[in-house]
Amino acid sequence: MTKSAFITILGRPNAGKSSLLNAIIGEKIAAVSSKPQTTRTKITGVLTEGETQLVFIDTPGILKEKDKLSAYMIKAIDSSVGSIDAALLVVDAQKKAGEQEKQLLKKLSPAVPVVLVINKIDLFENKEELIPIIAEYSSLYDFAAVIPVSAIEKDGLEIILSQLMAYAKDGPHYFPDGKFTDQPETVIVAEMIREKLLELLSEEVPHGIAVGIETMEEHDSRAGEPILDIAATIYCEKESHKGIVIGKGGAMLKNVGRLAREDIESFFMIKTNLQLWVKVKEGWRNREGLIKNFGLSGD
Ligand SMILES: Nc1nc2c(ncn2[C@@H]2O[C@H](COP(=O)(O)OP(=O)(O)OP(=O)(O)O)[C@@H](O)[C@H]2O)c(=O)[nH]1
Ligand SMILES: [Mg+2]
Repeated sequence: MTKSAFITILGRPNAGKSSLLNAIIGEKIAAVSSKPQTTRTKITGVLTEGETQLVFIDTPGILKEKDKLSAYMIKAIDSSVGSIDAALLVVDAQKKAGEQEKQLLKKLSPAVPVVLVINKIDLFENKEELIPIIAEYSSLYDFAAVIPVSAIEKDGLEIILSQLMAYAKDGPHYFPDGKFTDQPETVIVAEMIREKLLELLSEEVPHGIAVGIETMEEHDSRAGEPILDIAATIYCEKESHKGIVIGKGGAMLKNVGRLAREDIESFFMIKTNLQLWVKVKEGWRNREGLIKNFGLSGD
């Protein structure tokens, strides 16, 4: 008898939700960066082990609405908590429990089991430091389990999985067994490019960036070797940002292109030719039509 469970991954910005998803799935399907608000929409990751299929929904870490994009991001969180079998609340072990966790917990039906995942434990030399943290969180909510992990070191993931397996219910698998995400390949590529921009550019610039894939085609080189040709456009909000994205003599763009290409090549296992363009779309984060165009409205 096949079984499945839907599990949402919630937590404040930067807690490591997407890192955890990638670590669990064993593939880099979600962008990760040291900047908050890296994830902008729901990302589904699928893990099928024998009879059981776990379907994870990674969500954006955001609570305050400040423009149309952030409103859509909050909508993505709200729409991830309906008809789920369990929730993972991911917290950064080095941050105090706060209002943000309380607000997220309020979104959940009391019937949904919530597993608290205390992430980044690799940053502690002495694991005993975890004891008061676990106690503090436990007083906040009646968690079904509290599991300290390190997404980066893939430590504690088996414990999460065995806990979640128990929530799987008899029923069909919703995804083919070999499939590990619902994201189209073009979105995965766009996110790999955006991830590099988030990591390489400073504060304000990368948050106003969207990436669109113009073409993505495989062809054979003259030598008969398969090559993936990709042309992508980086949209930024201001003319001055465009200059920063391109960099001195095109150095920044070149760097972004090289790092993204390396990721794309190792993900799709094919030699890749990546061309990047930069355009300005003023105020796109407040323009419904553009947000939809960039696939960020959750439709
Ligand atoms: N030391 C350490 N760092 C981690 C771990 N997990 C994630 N990080 C880092 O934390 C930062 C944020 O990780 P993300 O996975 O993007 O966090 P997120 O919760 O998805 O963030 P948003 O999408 O912005 O809400 C990145 O710099 C990660 O490398 C961990 O287990 N240990
Ligand atoms: Mg994320």
